[in-house]
Amino acid sequence: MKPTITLNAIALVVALGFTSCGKQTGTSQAERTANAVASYVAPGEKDEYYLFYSGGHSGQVYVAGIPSLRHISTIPVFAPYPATGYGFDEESKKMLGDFSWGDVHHPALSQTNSKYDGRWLFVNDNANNRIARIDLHDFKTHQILGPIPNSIGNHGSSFITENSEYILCATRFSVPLPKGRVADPKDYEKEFNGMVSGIKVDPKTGEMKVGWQILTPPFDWDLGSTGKRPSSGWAFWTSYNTEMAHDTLEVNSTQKDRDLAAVVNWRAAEEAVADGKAEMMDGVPIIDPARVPGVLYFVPIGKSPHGMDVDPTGKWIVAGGKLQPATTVLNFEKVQAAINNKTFEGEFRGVPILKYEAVVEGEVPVGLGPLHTQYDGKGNAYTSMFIDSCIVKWKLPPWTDEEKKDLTKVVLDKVPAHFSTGHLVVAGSDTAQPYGKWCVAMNKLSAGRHINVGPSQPESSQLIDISGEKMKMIAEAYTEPEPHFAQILKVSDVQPTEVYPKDENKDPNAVWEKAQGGVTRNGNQVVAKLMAIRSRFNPDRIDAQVGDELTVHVTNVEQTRDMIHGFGLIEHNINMVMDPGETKTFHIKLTKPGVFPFYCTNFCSALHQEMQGYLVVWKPGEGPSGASGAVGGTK
Ligand code: K7E
Ligand code: CUA
Repeated sequence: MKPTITLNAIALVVALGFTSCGKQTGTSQAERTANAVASYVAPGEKDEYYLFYSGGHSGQVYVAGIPSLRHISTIPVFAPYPATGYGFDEESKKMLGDFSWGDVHHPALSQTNSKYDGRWLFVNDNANNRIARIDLHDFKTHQILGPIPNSIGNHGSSFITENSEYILCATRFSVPLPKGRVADPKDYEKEFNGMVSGIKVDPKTGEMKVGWQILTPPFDWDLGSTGKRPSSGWAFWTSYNTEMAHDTLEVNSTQKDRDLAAVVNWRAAEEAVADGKAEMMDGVPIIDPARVPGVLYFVPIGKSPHGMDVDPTGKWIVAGGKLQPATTVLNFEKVQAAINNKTFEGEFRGVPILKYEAVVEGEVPVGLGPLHTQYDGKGNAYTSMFIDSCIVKWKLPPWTDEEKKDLTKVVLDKVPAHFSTGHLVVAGSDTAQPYGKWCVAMNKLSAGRHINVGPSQPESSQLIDISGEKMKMIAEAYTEPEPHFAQILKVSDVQPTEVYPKDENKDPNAVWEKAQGGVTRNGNQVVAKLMAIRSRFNPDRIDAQVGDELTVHVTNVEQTRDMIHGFGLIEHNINMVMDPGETKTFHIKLTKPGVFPFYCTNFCSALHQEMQGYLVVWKPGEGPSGASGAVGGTK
């Protein structure tokens, strides 16, 4: 998010080089040494945690190590990535569909019993209304679901339930539904709608499908999270445009002191659909909350709230009000009581609004621009401050009477971050069992804290040790644009595969020995099956002619870790990369005559450079076997 209203404050902060969290102080030699040791991972040693951070509009997910903050690898998700051949072979091209970018915001690790189970990582695409699944057995994208019907601006997502039953999503934008219907934005209130979606996850395979949706007023839903333990079965989202403005949102959507957050009973939604209480729209069962009571409630939250984070006990739900100097703590027990006792302060379009005073535990004066909150599982909350540029540590309820009278007393510590922190992440914060030692602040502006790389500067991430009473800023690194949320996983919680075992390769076009490979023709269909092995392709010649449809299958027959081969085809925009034991396929129509070398793009041996061959595209009727076209030879 980028609230423009704060730009002057940011400019001031940046110009003066300090924040209201306190002037930057120099670090003593002793501290420098201690910090360096704390984040140092010596050559040959390994990090203790994975940091999976969203890559924003780069469309990708980046993997770094903690505590080193070193970037270790990139997982391509919504954009082609030649380094791994993603988006060039038929399978990944099909997943990407018509899109070559996405806007990744919130990664979510799969959970079992509210604990990371190391199976999958789900990420949302705000731009093209999609959700992707990365399998952690190979750190690759295996499914992209979407564009999701009836959903526009899939930002309030991907929030996973305690046992990975659902990925829950809410729309940032509203449009006339179903998609494709046109109405004048001036009729926004009447004609436009938002949506909450339940994406069902297959417990065995992780395969996603759209389960059901809940129709909402055209508020701009923002961040959310799912309940656990006592709040199991529930989910929560803030919104920032309860005004239902359709233009100049900067002004028109910031009129009210409080916006309405959504309190969703997703188990009730699931039951309502099973009971036939939904109506179909664009192939999805849609629940109208005015007709199905108990599925949706609203609760007022001040002011232009952003983050909405459930704590590890499932009792407290914390919302950050971008334009108010406090976080709002909701008490889930009180939410339940208000629902049961009908303690409402009205309704909106048939949906009850819970009485604010009845459900709020307190407003904690954390400072300016609170966005997102994370937890260490020891009763502490950590909130990122966009305007104040810092991380604030504060104490969750239960509070003493004295603290309740003056909630400044529960604010425990502040550490400056540089600058304008968006999300922050604490290891395991969204589970029932946080790991508690590290927090990473993801800052929107790095403002020249690094060597000059021109007008566009990288975002920064800063590693903070939260194991003690006081937080300690340890290290800083720079990231691809642009990280929103991240997840931290213990390295020991996942065992990725080292190769794809030969006997698990089910591709019918895989070839494992020289004799199986070759080039065949059927009409104008030419099929080449190649084997890649250090340091040659077999066959290393493909003959075809202009007008042919060429399909090439390449199998990397290596069974040694990291022994990767590529297949780059000159002047045809093709680069496949095959991991050991993997088969990939591309398909092209040959339109120009010539001799086009292909070569291995991934350095594989001392004779990697020699790993090459030729695609010979003859003019129609020419070639070694005349007009019928030739087939390729092999050595
Ligand atoms: Cu705060 Cu998309 Cu989660 Cu960015 S959002 S910061
Ligand atoms: Cu095979 Cu380089």
